Amino acid sequence: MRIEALDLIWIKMPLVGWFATSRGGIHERNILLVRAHAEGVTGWGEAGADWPPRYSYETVGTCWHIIEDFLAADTFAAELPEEGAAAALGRVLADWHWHPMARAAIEEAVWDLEARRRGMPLHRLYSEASETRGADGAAPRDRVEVGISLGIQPEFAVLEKQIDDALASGYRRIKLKIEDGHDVDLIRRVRDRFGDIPLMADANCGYEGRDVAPLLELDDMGLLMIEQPLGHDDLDGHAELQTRMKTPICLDEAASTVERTAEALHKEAGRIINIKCSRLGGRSNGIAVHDLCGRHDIPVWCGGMLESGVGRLHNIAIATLPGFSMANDLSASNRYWKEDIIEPAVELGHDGKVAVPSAPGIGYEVIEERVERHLVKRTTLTAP
Ligand code: OSB
Ligand code: MG
Repeated sequence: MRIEALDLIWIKMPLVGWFATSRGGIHERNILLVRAHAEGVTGWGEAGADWPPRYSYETVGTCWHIIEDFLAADTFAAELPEEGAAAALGRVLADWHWHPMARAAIEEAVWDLEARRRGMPLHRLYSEASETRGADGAAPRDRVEVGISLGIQPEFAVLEKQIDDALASGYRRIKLKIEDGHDVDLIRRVRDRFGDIPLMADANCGYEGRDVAPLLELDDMGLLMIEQPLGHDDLDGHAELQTRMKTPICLDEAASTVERTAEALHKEAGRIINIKCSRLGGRSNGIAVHDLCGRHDIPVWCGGMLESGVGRLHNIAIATLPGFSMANDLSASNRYWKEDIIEPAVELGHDGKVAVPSAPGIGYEVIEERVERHLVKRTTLTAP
């Protein structure tokens, strides 16, 4: 099989509320959707890239450029097997090494395409690609556990209301963004107000080059984990910090590739890994990290980048793999958007979980009219 065309679709959607990390905040998301076409079947993918580039160097604009000027030609040139097409394409694109989110977006679209061609739900394909696959091919779960990630708020009362609402709607795990100077008092106030709820903190590298004393104070506050306190390439620093803390460190930004994650585990730089396939350059790499962590008895969960329904459905499918043993950063559609671009919307159940679709591919429909409504620009690249 050959990929015949790629649509690049840049949309901009307002978030339901301001979202800030230690690196800055946004009130709307720029999103790059990629649609792959082959022999009358299509598949959807999404680049997890930020705008502006705070999480990593990639943006929706760099993904567009890298796909249009470099990755598309390789995608069209590749002769892909019927089974394992997406994984094979992932290996072709891996040759570019950099720009993981651009590579991941195309690979993701081809995972969806392959699943639809074979009439299989996406989770089944992801399971097939993992060394942990069950003999009967059945997913270990048909609902996945989700949490909510709440950004930094200048006013405590705003955050308090958000936590209240989140708990009332069924979220069982709350993640709070922290930064230097907005940490110990914040978590203490939340503990005073909400007691012993499952709580974690994400610093997004915010203590790089700073005093880690606040992190050591947080160590006594019963957090499930502290995510990425130090710099994005500082494995040694995380390893040293972990020896001084009982709270598990979870790596996000620092687990940048499969190889780098292996190095992190070797150095004991963290005890939990956030798997974000966009950061890792695609679903195959995410599955490789899942399998690697399984061999080391390291729990993983699926991270998010405030994706639209397209990226989130891929995340829901991958979170069915058995190593995803903690709540994922995968909220319901209405936590992000007034109206998601998929139908039906992702909904949270009373069990704190979301359903895994069973229809072929991502399993829900992308509503083109909504995509058009948020359109910034689009182009179609075609095979020569
Ligand atoms: O560090 O996990 C992060 C969003 C944008 C950039 C980085 C991160 C996040 C989140 C959002 O925490 C998680 C979600 O999509 O719900
Ligand atoms: Mg994070």
